[in-house]
Amino acid sequence: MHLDLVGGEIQPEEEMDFDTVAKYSALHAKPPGLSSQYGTAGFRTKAENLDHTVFRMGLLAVLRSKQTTSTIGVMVTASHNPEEDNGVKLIDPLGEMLAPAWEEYATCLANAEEPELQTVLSDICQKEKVDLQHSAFVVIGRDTRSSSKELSQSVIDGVSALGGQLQDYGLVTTPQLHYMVCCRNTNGNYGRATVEGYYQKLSKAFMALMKQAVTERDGHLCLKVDCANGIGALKLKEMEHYLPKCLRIYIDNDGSKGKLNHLCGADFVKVHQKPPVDLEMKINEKCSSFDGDADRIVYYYNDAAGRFHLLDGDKIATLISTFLKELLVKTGQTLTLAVIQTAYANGSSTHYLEETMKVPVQCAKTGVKHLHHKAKEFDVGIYFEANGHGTVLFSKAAEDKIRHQAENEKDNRKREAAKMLENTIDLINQTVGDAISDLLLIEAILALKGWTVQQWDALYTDLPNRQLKVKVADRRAIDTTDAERQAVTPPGLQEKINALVKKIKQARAFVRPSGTEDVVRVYAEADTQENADNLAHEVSLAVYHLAGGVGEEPKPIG
Ligand code: 16G
Ligand code: MG
Repeated sequence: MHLDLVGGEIQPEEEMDFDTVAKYSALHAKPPGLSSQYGTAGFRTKAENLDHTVFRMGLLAVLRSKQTTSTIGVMVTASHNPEEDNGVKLIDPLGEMLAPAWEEYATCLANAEEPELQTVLSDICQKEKVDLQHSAFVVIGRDTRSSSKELSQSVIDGVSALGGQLQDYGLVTTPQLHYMVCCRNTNGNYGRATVEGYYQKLSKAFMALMKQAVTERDGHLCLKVDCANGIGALKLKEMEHYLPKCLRIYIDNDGSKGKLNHLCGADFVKVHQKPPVDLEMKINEKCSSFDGDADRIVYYYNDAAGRFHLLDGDKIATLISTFLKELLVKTGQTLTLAVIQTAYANGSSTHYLEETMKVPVQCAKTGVKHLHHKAKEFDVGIYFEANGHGTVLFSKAAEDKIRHQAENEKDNRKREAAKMLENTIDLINQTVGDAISDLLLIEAILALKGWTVQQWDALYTDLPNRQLKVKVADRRAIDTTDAERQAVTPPGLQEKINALVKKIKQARAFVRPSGTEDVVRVYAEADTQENADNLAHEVSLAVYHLAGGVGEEPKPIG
């Protein structure tokens, strides 16, 4: 709490000290006219335009902390964007994404011209009934971008300007900061709020799971990891000291030579459907890629014929849900389990989950917060975006039941299964998708099943697919419904897509405005790569003509 001494008595400060805010703000002045939006994953733009925004997010974090009487996180990162970009996002009390109403305040605050700052801050306090007498605590983290250090300093200025207390965790992965927030707001129940506490919690759970692995065939626990030249490399190296020797990790793209996210990383691999440039891959060697802030992971290998196989978020969700469903059956617990995907999920994965695995599948809008929200409706909610971002959520009731059974169950088989579930709960970062935690869970499952990456891959075969982007004058011309699978506007677009899809076998296509880039995204899948490519192209043309395309007309692929 910020206290003022008045007449010898300590009086809580009831009003905001605008003079101090204005003084600090002058050091982080907003370039007049510049406007930005709190998008799917916070603000993201060229680093040189972000100083006022991050300062103001420091201010906002203090207000949110006072309002929720909880610790709030501020992460400086632009994930898989190029090095010259940067970004910032706020983390809510349980380690989840910022509440939607506050995303709007964030946008208003970032766009307020200097003289309006006071009014905007007061409005937020009034609308949200922020009690300024409460104390505030903010934790801050940053990725390895050259601009991140200075920007996180500006966040600190913002927090200080409103008298908030803070802890700067410095270089951490995005999921590590989410973990810290959750630990702090659960009185350490979730874990210790230190980087070491994170490593200890995960490694302990991993080793406990591995103890139950009956087979440890040679080679299964070797993994090459492309860390996108980002923070993941640093943190994975630190974590290695806590991990058993049977897990041999080879870190590539560790930032010592290459540029962040340049021709490498999970996003590059997923979008281009090819390995990172310069990554040496032996035949059938198990490889994986993190993205720039280590909240996504994808796996891949090259087969003997030189063909590239990608195991994306859908395959990861399938592996994890197979494992969890089998364990739940063994425990005899009747808990609800579902997989949450987005429209980008490969049709084969949805088909396999529903028809072979008999697991209910739900579709949510793109963006972690939407999947996370849906996953909470189940006892065990497994969510993954095809791009490799995902985790598993266990309801409080499910967690209690599992932990109780792991302690008290008389039947050995059931108790062992419950213990495995308990270890899985401790291994997975339930606050958000986490490349390190996901990697360990995947490796543990493969070891427990005695599976190679090829055996995992063989669960189902992806339908060939293609993603494209189209530039339009205003991407808001496209409005969607049904978890982005249907376009409502512009008129005629959905009918056109339907007609195109009808002509091709196993075809599906949709369009949506990007939440992070000024483009419209197009997705198509079909029975052959040629058909998927053609369909994506035809749909791009429809978007271009019906939704106000700018620049050159989209060209055929190839
Ligand atoms: C952000 C989202 C990711 C989503 C992507 C879509 C978070 C933390 N990240 O990176 O989940 O898949 O945006 O980007 O929510 P797009 O809207 O440009 O296609
Ligand atoms: Mg990321």
